[in-house]
Amino acid sequence: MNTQKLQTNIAGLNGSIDIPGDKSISHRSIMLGAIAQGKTIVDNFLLGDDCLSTISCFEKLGVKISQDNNHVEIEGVGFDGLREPVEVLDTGNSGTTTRLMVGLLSGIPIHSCMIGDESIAKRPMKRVTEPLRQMGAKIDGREDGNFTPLAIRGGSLEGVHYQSPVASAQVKSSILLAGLNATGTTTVTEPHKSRDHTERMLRAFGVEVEENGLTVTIKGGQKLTGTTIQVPGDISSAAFFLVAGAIVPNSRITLKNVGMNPTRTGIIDVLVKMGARLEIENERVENNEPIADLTIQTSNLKGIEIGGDIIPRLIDEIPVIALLATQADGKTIIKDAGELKVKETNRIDTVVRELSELGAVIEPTDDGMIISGQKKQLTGGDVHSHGDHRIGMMLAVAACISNGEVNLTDSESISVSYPSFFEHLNVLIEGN
Ligand code: SPQ
Repeated sequence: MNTQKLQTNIAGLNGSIDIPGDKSISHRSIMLGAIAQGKTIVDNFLLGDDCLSTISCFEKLGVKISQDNNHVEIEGVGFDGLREPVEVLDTGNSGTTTRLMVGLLSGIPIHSCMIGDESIAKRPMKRVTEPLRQMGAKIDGREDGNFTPLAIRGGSLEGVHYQSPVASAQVKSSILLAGLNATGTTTVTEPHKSRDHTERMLRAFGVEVEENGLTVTIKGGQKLTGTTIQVPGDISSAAFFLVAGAIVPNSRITLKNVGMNPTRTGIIDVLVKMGARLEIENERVENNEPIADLTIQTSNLKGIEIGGDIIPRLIDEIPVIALLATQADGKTIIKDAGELKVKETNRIDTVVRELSELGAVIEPTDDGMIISGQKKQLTGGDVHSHGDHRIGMMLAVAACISNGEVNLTDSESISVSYPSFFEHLNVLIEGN
């Protein structure tokens, strides 16, 4: 675990960067490509550690995947062609790989074991293993299937109508992927709409998916046909530079090819509501996913309240929104975000602890946090990512507005979703 001295007291961030591929979409391109018939070609695939874990799991299932930088080709084998793995499937730090693959493997007549890292071992799996068991899945794991390692003995499944207690794309997607191999229809209803990349991509692979408000239905037995996918830039990665551009003085940043799927754009709504100077240009649609170029400039911000339906649309951006709020006029209240407790870290605790170390005025609540905007530079301090990529990147942006030395322990975790993060930050610092 390295400790890295971060760049502080930045005079301005200027220039333009291409945001790397979306993590959620990259995972799904491998999974659906593997179970499709024929070849799938993916461009702008995210070379983050999480997505590489997904590739390695499918290789262990006998799928041929070739990779040339961010161009990936998958020789789809169909559901029937997946091979019983000799080795344990290691999902690394990735909740998406773990939860979606449990669903996908539940309906295939092979045995598999799944394990991840220390953080994955603490993340709840009952949210998927319980509905999958209702479909007939045979899954075992620590604490009655709530924690990894998991063992899956795939077999026949029956469609269900599952009323999910949480708005979670991982729960919804896991059940839908199992539903592809189940008899009858499988339906998932959520309390609020979560990201819909699985539904959009299934359609691109020729599968019929019905959506009615918060309910999604899929018929079992449908076949997927290989396709070509251009992965848009990840708005969750763009969020770090959107916030940096808004809070670092004398800044103007353009972020190109950012995915603008409405189930992910809560950060845009928050920036606009807080008064950020943001322009959205060159809007277009590729592979059923909307994309745009975004330009942000240093802004005068005001505190707001964030809660309800918007939370699943910005859940991964809350760490960096908390930082944004430290530079606003007035209080920002983030509520209805209890899901933060079951991410790579308990992100209520880690955000509050680490931003407090840099002098921010922030307090935890049971389902979020309250930030008192001070509109002044943060201080120096020794901070820690706790192995959580989004905490690491938020702290690197925080350092840009710190007036003392900031040392970040475990910055390596950033490679989970944005391996070129520091390179991009340097381009913008040098562009000043
Ligand atoms: O994959 P993982 O580890 O769960 O990653 C995170 C992240 O911050 O990158 C969450 F910690 O993103 C999830 C996201 O929070 C990715 C995801 C998806 O691709 O379906 C959905 C969200 O999780 P959930 O539990 O709300 O479905």
